[in-house]
Amino acid sequence: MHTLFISDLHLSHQTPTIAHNFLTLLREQSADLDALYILGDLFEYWLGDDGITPQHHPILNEIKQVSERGIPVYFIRGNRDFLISNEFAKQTACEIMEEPVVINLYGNPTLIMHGDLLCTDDHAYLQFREQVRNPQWQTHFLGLNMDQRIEMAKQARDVSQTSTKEKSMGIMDANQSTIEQYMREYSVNTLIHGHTHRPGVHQFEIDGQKTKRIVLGDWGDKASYLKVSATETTLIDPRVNTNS
Ligand code: LP5
Ligand code: MN
Repeated sequence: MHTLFISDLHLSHQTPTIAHNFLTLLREQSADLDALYILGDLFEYWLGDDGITPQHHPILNEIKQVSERGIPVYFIRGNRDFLISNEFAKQTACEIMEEPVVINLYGNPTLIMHGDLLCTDDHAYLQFREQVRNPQWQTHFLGLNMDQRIEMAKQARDVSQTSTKEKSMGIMDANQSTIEQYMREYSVNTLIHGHTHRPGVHQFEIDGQKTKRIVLGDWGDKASYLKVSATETTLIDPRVNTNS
């Protein structure tokens, strides 16, 4: 039995292969699954739960089938799908968790989050995040019609694309002292997150204790996921393959 962690699939109508690989993964893995954690950016963008279309149904239904097999499915919002809400939770039978959250992973308290909150050198992004996570801003945005929301999302993507080209890779990575601050605050020796699209396992010490940060990968042609059992942790990604 094991627990599966995924993030950053960035599903859209332009990514049929990723959707196919996702559905295949769920079908293959759910036979001996204890839980499924989706740590954000499942979708390339999410303009509100009222934007759910029949194109979303195969994805939502497959997640629901996992839940209906008695396997809990948990979801943490990412910076692309931060507007996912109750209707999505209902249609997938998943539980939306507010990050950061500590889970009991086979007896090991583990902190999970999308990962954008760790990028504290990226001041422009954090300012943007604060704005779009504000409930009043969200109420206003969700009150616009879908064409207006699509237009704003396009503009935000344009600004973001220009801005990420100008930022250094260092600025857009997780900040080590922020990582340590979170791990100390939540008293964990393991942190799992996505967002940076830099899959890997980072081992380091905090106050003399061995600690580990596992970064999930984004999905390209192949699935990328973390499998944790009571005895083994395996990050499966075409770029890395780590047992720890
Ligand atoms: O997404 P990614 O990985 O390319 O870059 C992220 C950060 N960018 C974002 C912005 C999203 O890509 C925008 C799309 C979200 C669609 C969702 C719903 C609709 C919301 C509508 C909002 C108006 O998250 C990027 C980080 C990078 O990760 C690495 O961590 O650096 O951050 C930015 O680029 C932010 C910019 O630096 C600054 C702010 C951009 C402000 C845009 C406002 C334009 C609004 C126009 C509306 C009229
Ligand atoms: Mn992200």
